[in-house]
Amino acid sequence: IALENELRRAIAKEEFILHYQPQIQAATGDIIGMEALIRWQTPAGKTISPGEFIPLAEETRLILPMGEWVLSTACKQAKLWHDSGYSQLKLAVNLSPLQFLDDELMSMIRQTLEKTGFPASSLELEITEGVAVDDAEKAISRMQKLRRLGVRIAIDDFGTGYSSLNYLKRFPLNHLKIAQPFVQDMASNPYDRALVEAMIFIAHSLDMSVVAEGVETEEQLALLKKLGCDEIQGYYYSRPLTADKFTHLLANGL
Ligand code: G
Ligand code: G
Ligand code: MN
Ligand code: NA
Repeated sequence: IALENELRRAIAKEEFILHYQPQIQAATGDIIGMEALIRWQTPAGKTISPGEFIPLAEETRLILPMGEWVLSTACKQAKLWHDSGYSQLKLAVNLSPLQFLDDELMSMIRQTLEKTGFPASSLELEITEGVAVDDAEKAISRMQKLRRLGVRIAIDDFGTGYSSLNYLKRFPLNHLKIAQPFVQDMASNPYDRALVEAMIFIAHSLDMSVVAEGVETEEQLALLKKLGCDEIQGYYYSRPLTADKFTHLLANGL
């Protein structure tokens, strides 16, 4: 309860900020987009990572107002980047299962896009396989509605959850994000490497493009390029950055 009250207070006091991590086209090294990642900055100057408060935010449904704030803040910021000459950038935003299945999701997204002027076609929503646990049909119909709105859908942390090939076939997905553990071990473990290769092959066979997450070394990058991975995200290029630092990065390059 103490932490829940802290979380309510933090929402009211606007203690959350977004960081942005660049996504890089593997073939060219260009920045083609960014993933918005929330952080909690306490008045005491501590930064708390979402791993520590998102589960509680879900449990208490505070994730709904928080998620609305995330989408609106990220779209406003990305619109500024579009208007300052980087109109090709796409913005990726995480949706928790509760947000994804919420009845107000469609109207919330439509209103946020309208209010911020950010184009639906530049927005990508990251969901996890968990969205289909209770009701796969509802999840699929929700994804179809989102696609009709013009936004893109990525499956996040692929390979770690209830990864079902049946879902991959039935979900209208644009993008598959290979989860960090596979990427981090692929240079040292031939099994992980084989799985990454298989995931890329499956994604491409289903007309999805692939992002590798958690890329930290030159060796991982070289392997991923060789295997035909489309996009790269990870500390090798950049950690998640404040909006100001991301602006600086756009102007000065990686
Ligand atoms: O940024 P970091 O690695 O600490 O993120 C940890 C987890 O929190 C990741 O699984 C990420 O998807 C999730 N996360 C980060 N930002 C958001 C957000 O704005 N909304 C939701 N639902 N999850 C987020
Ligand atoms: O689950 P999701 O993909 O949304 O979360 C991404 C998380 O991974 C972010 O919290 C981000 O801080 C973290 N992250 C991004 N790049 C790297 C990396 O290269 N190494 C590690 N260890 N974590 C990373
Ligand atoms: Mn993500
Ligand atoms: Na992920």
